[in-house]
Amino acid sequence: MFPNWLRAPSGDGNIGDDPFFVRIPDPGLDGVWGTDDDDYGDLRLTAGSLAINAGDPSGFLQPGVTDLDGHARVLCGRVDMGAYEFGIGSYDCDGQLDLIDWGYLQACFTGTDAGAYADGCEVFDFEYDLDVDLIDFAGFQDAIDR
Ligand SMILES: [Ca+2]
Ligand SMILES: [Ca+2]
Ligand SMILES: [Ca+2]
Ligand SMILES: [Ca+2]
Repeated sequence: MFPNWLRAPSGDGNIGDDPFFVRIPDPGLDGVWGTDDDDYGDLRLTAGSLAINAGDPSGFLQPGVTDLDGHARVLCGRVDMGAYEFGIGSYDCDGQLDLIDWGYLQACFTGTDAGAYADGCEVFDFEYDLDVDLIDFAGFQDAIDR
């Protein structure tokens, strides 16, 4: 259940709807932040979140900027709201990792030190070092297993 204390943000650029976080932060049974039972949640987005591709594109045009997971800050065409970019590993940006994405991953493979990859292949650059190599294959495998 999306808590009311998250529903009424003020200021430009904020939204009051459920952002579909993986896990909503919770102050615990005591209802007080800053105590031992706090759960800071998991602020990564899930499929269907209206925060996906809803960020302000003007702030993230510099190359090399990442989200908190170290993935490219812009995936699937536009930056997301929040600290984590949604869609790593999913070339078709549907939030699912499957055989379709696997096919694109192989097409995007550049190998280490090969330089830039084609547009769209940044979804496979799990540690954002501007190549798609065996490390990224491992990242894709880990993401499928999650
Ligand atoms: Ca608490
Ligand atoms: Ca995005
Ligand atoms: Ca997909
Ligand atoms: Ca990489």
